[in-house]
Amino acid sequence: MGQTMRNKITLGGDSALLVVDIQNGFLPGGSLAVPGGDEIIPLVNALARGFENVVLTQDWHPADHLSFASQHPGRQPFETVQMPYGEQVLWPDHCVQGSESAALAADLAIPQAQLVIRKGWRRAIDSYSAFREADGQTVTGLAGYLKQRGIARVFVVGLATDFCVAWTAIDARKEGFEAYVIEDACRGIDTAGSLAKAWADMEAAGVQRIMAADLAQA
Ligand code: VGL
Ligand code: ZN
Repeated sequence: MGQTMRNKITLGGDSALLVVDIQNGFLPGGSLAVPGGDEIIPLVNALARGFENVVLTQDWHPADHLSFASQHPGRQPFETVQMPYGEQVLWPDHCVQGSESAALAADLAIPQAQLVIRKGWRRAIDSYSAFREADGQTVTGLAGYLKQRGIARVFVVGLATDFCVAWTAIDARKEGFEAYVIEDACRGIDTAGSLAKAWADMEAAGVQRIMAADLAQA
């Protein structure tokens, strides 16, 4: 065998797949390209076929969003600034509402997805998490939606591991869901040590780090 045997995870009707920000802006050639971001798409499509409940998220910023370095004279992308809610990384302009950058990846084939959560649409608040904006207060409504649908376990895939995937998984725990991140169905940005920090924060929050092969159906 040469491999550690691990019990497979069986999915039920109480499981939902959250597909985070698989949008052109985060793919190679996009303005905030995540290295290898395109490589996960076939696996994400295959995983989604095993879930009854699938939610997609879309980063969806106004053109003058305050997470954009272009809105802060003299600042460059990947620098940080203080916002009223805390430290904010400044990004290249990306995923502007209605733009090609904001469109879901053309190769993403999940027609059965039931909900698309658009986030980051308030100019002054970023929103990495699909549950709660960066001020830690403003909710998107996703927790209520999932609870009303009887969901108890969420599986998170997509882009980027160290920002929107991690914040979504950690907030899922705060909302009382079991949370799993499927590592090989994610890719990270990794700026200033963000990827290692994200995994440490996820572990501390009780997020389970798994691979697609750990699912019984994969
Ligand atoms: C994301 C940075 C800025 C993400 C979104 O999807 O991880 N990262 N906006
Ligand atoms: Zn963004």
